[in-house]
Amino acid sequence: MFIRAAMTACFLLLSSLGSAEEVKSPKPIGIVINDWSSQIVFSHIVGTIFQSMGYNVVYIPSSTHDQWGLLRFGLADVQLEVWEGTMSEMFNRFVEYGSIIDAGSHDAITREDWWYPSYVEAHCPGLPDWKALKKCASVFATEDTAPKGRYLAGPWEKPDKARIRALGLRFIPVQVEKTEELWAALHNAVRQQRPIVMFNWTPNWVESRVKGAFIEFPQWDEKCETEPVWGENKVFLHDCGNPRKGWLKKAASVQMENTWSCAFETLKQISADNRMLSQLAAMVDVDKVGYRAAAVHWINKNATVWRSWIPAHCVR
Ligand code: TMO
Repeated sequence: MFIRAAMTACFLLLSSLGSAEEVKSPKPIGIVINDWSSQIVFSHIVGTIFQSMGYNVVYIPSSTHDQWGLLRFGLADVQLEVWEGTMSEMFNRFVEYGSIIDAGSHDAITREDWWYPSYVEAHCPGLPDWKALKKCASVFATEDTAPKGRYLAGPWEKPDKARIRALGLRFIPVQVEKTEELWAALHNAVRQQRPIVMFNWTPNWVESRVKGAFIEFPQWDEKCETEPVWGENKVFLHDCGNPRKGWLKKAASVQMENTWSCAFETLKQISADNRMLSQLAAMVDVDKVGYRAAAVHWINKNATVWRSWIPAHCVR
């Protein structure tokens, strides 16, 4: 009883000392680190902002697959780049269950899909229409896939096999283990002007360096993933592309709002646009700046931007 009263008194004292500011939990905020450059740099930017507000931060490397469990069980608290094209299904499901929090959308408009450098159009007339791939799959063949074409997939689980089957494409998806392998393959192909079709996304560094285009698959529709009779193929799902104008969201753990309220309010305000994200990616993948150094560089150059994300009553 005495202890509880003493704790209450102490809490009141602390809250009055901190004026409008919250009493900060010393528990670190867990920020999920995925495996593509803009997300990693962005995570360090936001970690630095939280630290400037007096919070402790810990970075938690995780695959996009495992991050949902971490967020649901409060083993991680923030994921800054939830991409509609590849993560909406899990994200929407757990938000609906109430086991993670939708902390809002960025301004950025996103797309992730099969992509090729522009010179490939000479080797496969009719691109970017996906039907062109039906006629020239062998142009993309490699030793491992001949006579079928190779589709170079990123290190993320995607329903590429299902799409290839549903659309009757003579392609074999070959998945890289690390994102850097995608860029190495792209550089090699460009140097030799060899046909390549690979996973890519926007915003990314690529759009500022290599002219190219996404394959225009049949337009995405929710029913494409749930109703076999929808679309080109009446028997199989996934006979469509990813959304062409996808959202980009922030995810938070359920404990975040009550445990670190000012960090949570800041997270809701944080918004990246396409330009910011492609710049973050280019710093690492083109200019070869380290992730942390790129974050520090951005923080130093954009003080007015990130300070505007912190609500007035949270400023120390
Ligand atoms: C989620 N990603 C940007 C790698 O496509």
